[in-house]
Amino acid sequence: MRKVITYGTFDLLHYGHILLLKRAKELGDHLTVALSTDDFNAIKGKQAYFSYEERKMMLEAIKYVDHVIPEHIWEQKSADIQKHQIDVFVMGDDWRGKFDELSTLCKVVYLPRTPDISTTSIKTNLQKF
Ligand code: C2G
Repeated sequence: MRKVITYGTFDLLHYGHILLLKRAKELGDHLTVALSTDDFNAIKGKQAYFSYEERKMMLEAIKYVDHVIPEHIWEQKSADIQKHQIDVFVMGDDWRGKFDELSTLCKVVYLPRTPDISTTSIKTNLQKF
């Protein structure tokens, strides 16, 4: 079984996230999402609208997602890859190059971001109403 992993906050879930998860799943047979906890979001300088539990529940409802684990710190990725026997690490290409060191452990893939959609743009546009 070819196992894929990706990381993120996935707040205000939108089609850019869904298309990332769809393409990540297409790279294997099993997709794990390491979901940023509320505490880790604070480290990333993000304040998610939905809590970790709410974001986890939504991700688990997506047919491409097989397993959701918490992302507590930046440095857990190599341990996750080894613990979960991951074959492919996937991120959107806004992260291109940032995780190349993981290529000693598994395949590293950066996928093109979906243009013109982001959690930030949703918040900004909603404020105009
Ligand atoms: N994404 C995308 N297209 C968009 C928006 C997001 O492909 N229009 C992708 C991002 O590139 C990322 C994933 O969706 O791979 C989740 O995005 P975020 O929730 O913003 O994740 P981020 O804050 O970048 O967290 O340790 C890694 C971090 O946890 C990544």
